[in-house]
Amino acid sequence: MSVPSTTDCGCAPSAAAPLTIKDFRSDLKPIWCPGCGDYGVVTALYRALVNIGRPAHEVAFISGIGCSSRIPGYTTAYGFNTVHGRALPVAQGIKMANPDLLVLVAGGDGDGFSIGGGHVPHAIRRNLDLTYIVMDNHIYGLTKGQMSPTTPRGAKTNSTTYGSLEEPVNPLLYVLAYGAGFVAQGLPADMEGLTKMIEAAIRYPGFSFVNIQSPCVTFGDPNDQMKVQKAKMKKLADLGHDPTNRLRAMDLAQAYGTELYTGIFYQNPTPPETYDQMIRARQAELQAK
Ligand SMILES: Cc1ncc(C[n+]2csc(CCOP(=O)(O)OP(=O)(O)O)c2C)c(N)n1
Ligand code: SF4
Repeated sequence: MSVPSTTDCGCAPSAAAPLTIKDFRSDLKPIWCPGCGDYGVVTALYRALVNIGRPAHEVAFISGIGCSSRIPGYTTAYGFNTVHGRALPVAQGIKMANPDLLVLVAGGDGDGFSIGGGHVPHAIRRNLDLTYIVMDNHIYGLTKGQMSPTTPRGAKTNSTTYGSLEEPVNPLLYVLAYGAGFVAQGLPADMEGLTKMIEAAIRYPGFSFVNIQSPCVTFGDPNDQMKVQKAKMKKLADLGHDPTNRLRAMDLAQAYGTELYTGIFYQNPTPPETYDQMIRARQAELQAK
C-alpha cells in the first residue's frame, strides 16, 4: 500500500527561481576523513533541499557535537552547532519560536542515543514538525574510536580492546516504540534512495527520523563500509513492505544489526496535529478573547 502524500508541512516552494545544490553548499570545505560516509549524507541532503524548494534562509539546521554534527556548517542554512547531546532541545526551542522555519536536526549515534538519549522520547511525544537525521557509524568518531551506544556486542574499539560486552541500542525500534510518525533508514551508498527518504521525512508533518548507516572509515569496522553495505542492503519497497503497518515495521526493525533494511519503515498515514500547530491554534484562541 502506498503512503498518501502530505502537503500541509509548509514545504511549498517559496523561491522564485528553481534552486540548485550551489544554493545550499557553503564555502566551508568539509574536514571529514577522505571516504567518510558523511560526505554522501550532506550530498543527499543538498539534493533533498533542492527538491523541497525552500530557500536556505527558511531552513535552520541544528546539531550536537561529533564529526557528523559538523554538517550544518557545510550548508548555507541557518546553523547551530550546539553542545554534545543537546541538538533536539535547541531545535525544538527554535521551531517553537519560529514555526515557519524548516528545522533539521543532525548528529551521531553517540550524540543522539547516549548523552542525548533522554531527549529523544520527549521530542517524539511532543511531535514538533522537525526532521532528525542520525549518522549512525557505531563508534565515537570525533574522539577517536571509543564504543558508542550502537557498537555491536563483541566489537573491538579503542575503549573495548577485548570486545564490547554490551547489547547495542536499536535506534529504529527505540523511536518506533516511542511513537515516531516517520521512521526510515538509508545509506550514502544508495544516494538516490537516501535523497528520496530525506525529502519524504522533511515533507512529513511531524517528528520524522532518518537513521543513516554512515560508515566511519578511520575507526569503524572494515566489514561495515560502503561496498559491503551496498551488497548487503535490502530495500523495503522491494520486499513489498507496507509502511503504514507500524507493527510490521517494528518486526522488521528488530533485525537492526543483522539485516540491512533501507527505506521507510513507518509513515503514519493520518499524521496527528503537531505541537507547533497546537500552539498557533491556542494563540489564535487567546487573541480572539
Ligand atoms: C558534555 C560532553 N561530553 C563529552 C564530549 C566529548 N565528545 C565529543 S563528540 C563525542 C562522541 C562523538 O560520537 P558521535 O556522536 O557518535 O558522532 P561521530 O563523531 O561518530 O559522528 C564525545 C564523547 C563533549 N564534547 N561534551
Ligand atoms: S573519524 Fe570517522 S566519522 Fe569522523 S570524519 Fe573520520 S571517518 Fe568520518
